[in-house]
Amino acid sequence: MFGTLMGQKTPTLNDQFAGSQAQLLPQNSSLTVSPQADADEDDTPNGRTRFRAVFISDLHIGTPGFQAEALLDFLKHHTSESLYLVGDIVDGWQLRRRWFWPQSHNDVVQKLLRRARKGCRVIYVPGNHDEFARHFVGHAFGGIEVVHDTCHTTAAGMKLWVVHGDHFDGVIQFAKWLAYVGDWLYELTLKMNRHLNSFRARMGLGYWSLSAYLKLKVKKAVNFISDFEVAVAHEAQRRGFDGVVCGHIHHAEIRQVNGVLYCNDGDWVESRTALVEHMDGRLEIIHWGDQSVMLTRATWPLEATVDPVHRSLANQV
Ligand SMILES: [Mn+2]
Repeated sequence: MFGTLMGQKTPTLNDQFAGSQAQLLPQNSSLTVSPQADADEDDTPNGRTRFRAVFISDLHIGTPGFQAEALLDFLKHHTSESLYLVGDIVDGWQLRRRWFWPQSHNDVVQKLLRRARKGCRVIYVPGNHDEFARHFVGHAFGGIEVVHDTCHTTAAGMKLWVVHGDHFDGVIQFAKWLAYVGDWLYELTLKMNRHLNSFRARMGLGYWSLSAYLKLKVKKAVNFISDFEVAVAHEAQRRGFDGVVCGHIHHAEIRQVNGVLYCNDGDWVESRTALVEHMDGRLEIIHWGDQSVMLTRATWPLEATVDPVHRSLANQV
């Protein structure tokens, strides 16, 4: 989809992407605009929440992990004056290895294009997995503007630097292995721990906790997150912004970091989160659950009633 659009726009695709594009296009031709994508309620905003701005990132369209149905559902329930796509929207890395483009992923792209057609200002800030789009900075396709980074001014007058954030991790492997840290892994390690230690006992060795060892590793991963936050916030401040909106580390957050407002809009692979700005300039993280349920929230300025939920978001890693 993006390949098609970009091919029409500019013939100067970089070599690595151009190679995969040629074989991708014919398979794409069977895809249609499904009723789900087209029967959008953009014209009838009743019963839906309208925001001043919505920020989403790390969709990883083109990978089995992308939760397309959840995002379609989220978009169905929320409209906005501006929609920021904060990087890793299409996963060019994975698509080059293996073509994966189901109808639901196509529906999301159609929905985003439709938003732009219907008067929503859609701004696309490419990330590292869709770095091919960085070649199109300064262009617009289907009404979607491509920029390297940008400034969003809230209704409260805060200047937020909008950037994906990949330039700030020196250790990309760390962010990658973070994605594998989850409950299933924890359960697995507990199981392995039992087997390992019954073996060690038979060998006359003392107890050694694999899960405790891994917990230490996770703690280092959490340190990576805070290092990332500090680095991004510091650069935002150096550039004269009041705050920053980024993605990349798949960890939604709103908090002050050294006097700068750090906002991360999370992802649609694991946590299904979006950052939204209300009409009055309040910022909020929406965590979109099953059956259209808003599970958790964090806001700025902080609201006492939702603060415990904010902590639960922070505890996810
Ligand atoms: Mn990224």
